[in-house]
Amino acid sequence: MQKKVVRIIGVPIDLGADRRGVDMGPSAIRYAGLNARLKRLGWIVEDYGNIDVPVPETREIKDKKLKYLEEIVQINEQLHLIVAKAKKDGVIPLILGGDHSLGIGTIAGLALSEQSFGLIWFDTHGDYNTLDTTESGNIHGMPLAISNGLGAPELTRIGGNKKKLREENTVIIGAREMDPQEKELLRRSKIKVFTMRDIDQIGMKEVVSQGIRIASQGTDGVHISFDLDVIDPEEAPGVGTPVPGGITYREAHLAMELLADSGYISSMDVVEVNPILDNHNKTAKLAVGLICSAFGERIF
Ligand code: NNH
Ligand code: MN
Ligand code: MN
Ligand code: MN
Repeated sequence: MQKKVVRIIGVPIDLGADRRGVDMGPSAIRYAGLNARLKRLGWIVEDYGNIDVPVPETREIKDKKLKYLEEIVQINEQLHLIVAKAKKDGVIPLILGGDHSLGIGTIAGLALSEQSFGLIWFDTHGDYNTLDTTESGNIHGMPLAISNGLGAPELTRIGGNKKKLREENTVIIGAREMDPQEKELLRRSKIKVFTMRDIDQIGMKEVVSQGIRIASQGTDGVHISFDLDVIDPEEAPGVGTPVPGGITYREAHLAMELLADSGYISSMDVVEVNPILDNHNKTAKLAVGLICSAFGERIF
């Protein structure tokens, strides 16, 4: 990754998840010193601010299988244009969440660019639910499926009626909790899933090396979508859906350092930071450290 311009885009959304609070993620991450630290690394930082997102208390759930669909469509319509503009301007988009439903807009925006991209999705979850497989109706459990053309048409058509993903260049790292039908659907795709067991068996270095190879093969860059819940809740308590048995602080950093070394990172989302459940902004601070590692920060 060249030392150029990074454009920070905040998406304070928590309509895609059951628990309130991830709407404060962008503030918590900025408060933890993101912009200054990126500047110290030599980046030109353009902070776009936050996009407009309604709070749930002002809206009602119309469809329990697709909660806050209209609002989430409208937010991702906005976001995808902002991401597409960033690509057009030749800057690196860095999207701060907010819940993972924003992945729909980020990927739709990237897909409008002439540059192709692979995808590495760090997550405890598969985020591969559809209208038919979801048990919660929460759209943050759906963005990967939506980007692959599966699910509610109101969402899959954002940015045009095509698959936004190259399945064979898409990788999930850190999976440890998937819904039964979601698992089936994912098995039928060409998406490569590295579970926690893979990380235990072959190590994060090997998992990320293989992931980079898959995501970068024949593409112009790699998009990183990083859900903080992939990290063990001991280290990252401030997430909406904590699940034990996650990756460690150092494994997460090593992954970002290896990705930075690869030179392939072309955009990044950092999502699901929940300051209400956090311990003195610990998770947001960790998020900033990980972003900086991905953007070239070195221990020595
Ligand atoms: N699979 C569950 C669902 O669809 C949980 C999704 N939660 C996440 N995803 N945090 O990353 O509701
Ligand atoms: Mn997720
Ligand atoms: Mn998750
Ligand atoms: Mn679940």
